[in-house]
Amino acid sequence: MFKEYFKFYKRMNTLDQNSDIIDFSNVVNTELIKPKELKYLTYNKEKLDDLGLKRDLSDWNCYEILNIPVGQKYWIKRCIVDYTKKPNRLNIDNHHFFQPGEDWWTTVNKTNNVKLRDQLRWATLGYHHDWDTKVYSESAKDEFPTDLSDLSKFITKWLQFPNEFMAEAAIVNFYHPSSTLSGHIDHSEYNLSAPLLSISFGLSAIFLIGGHSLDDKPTAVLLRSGDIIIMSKESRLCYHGVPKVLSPKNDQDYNYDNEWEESFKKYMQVTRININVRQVNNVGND
Ligand SMILES: O=C(O)CCC(=O)C(=O)O
Repeated sequence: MFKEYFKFYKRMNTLDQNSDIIDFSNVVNTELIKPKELKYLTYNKEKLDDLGLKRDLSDWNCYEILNIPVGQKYWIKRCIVDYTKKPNRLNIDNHHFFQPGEDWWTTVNKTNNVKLRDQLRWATLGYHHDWDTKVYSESAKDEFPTDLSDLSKFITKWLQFPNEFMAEAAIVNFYHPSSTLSGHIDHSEYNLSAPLLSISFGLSAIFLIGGHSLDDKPTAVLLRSGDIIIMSKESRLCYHGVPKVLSPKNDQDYNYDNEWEESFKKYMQVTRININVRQVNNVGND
């Protein structure tokens, strides 16, 4: 059933009001999400600025799936400019397009190479995801960015997960309007009880989350820039995927201010970025 729904949403070119998509900016259409009351915790306000978060946290909305406005330009730039640099690994590492000593974004901008720009599909940080074996290895591991670790710790603490979250691996996914991510489960981590954070920027997308079997009917959720999905316990082992990235003409909310560098605006007009942060080991957990 997952695959049928995947195909259905993949074919969708405009947002259809009757298509059973949960839209967090318009929470009227479903009983599938539960609002959750958050206890206020004291937190250093300057730290919030550093993390690109609003100082007033009282307007965070928490549902079983969560929507949080974040300082998006900061994180988008980090993904594009910094997380694509060495020692992080990219799907295009073996393509030999780069000038010696240059990184992907510098080369793209110097050469105006749109093909190279659009060939970037993922970057891995910390423990590098092995796409073939799906096994993390101590020999394929680099330092995890402190800011992304701090953001992940903050979000999981705010959501009252009992154990301190250790961000150890991340996949930064880069999507274009024709990209999809087929249904899969995330079971490579040794610690499956720690939450997995999935943070989206740029173009909106339809996210499908189903059950433990591909035969279960999935639920479709509209993910906009700034939305965060937290998958914990059971839900990590539920099939999920992205059948559709919505092109800008469908995406009324998509609007970056004029002060942002033209190169980022241009790239983000055709791109969705998803940062998927995982704790790999059991350290600090029951
Ligand atoms: O792009 C997304 O929203 C989901 C990404 C994902 O499921 C993954 O990287 O495992």
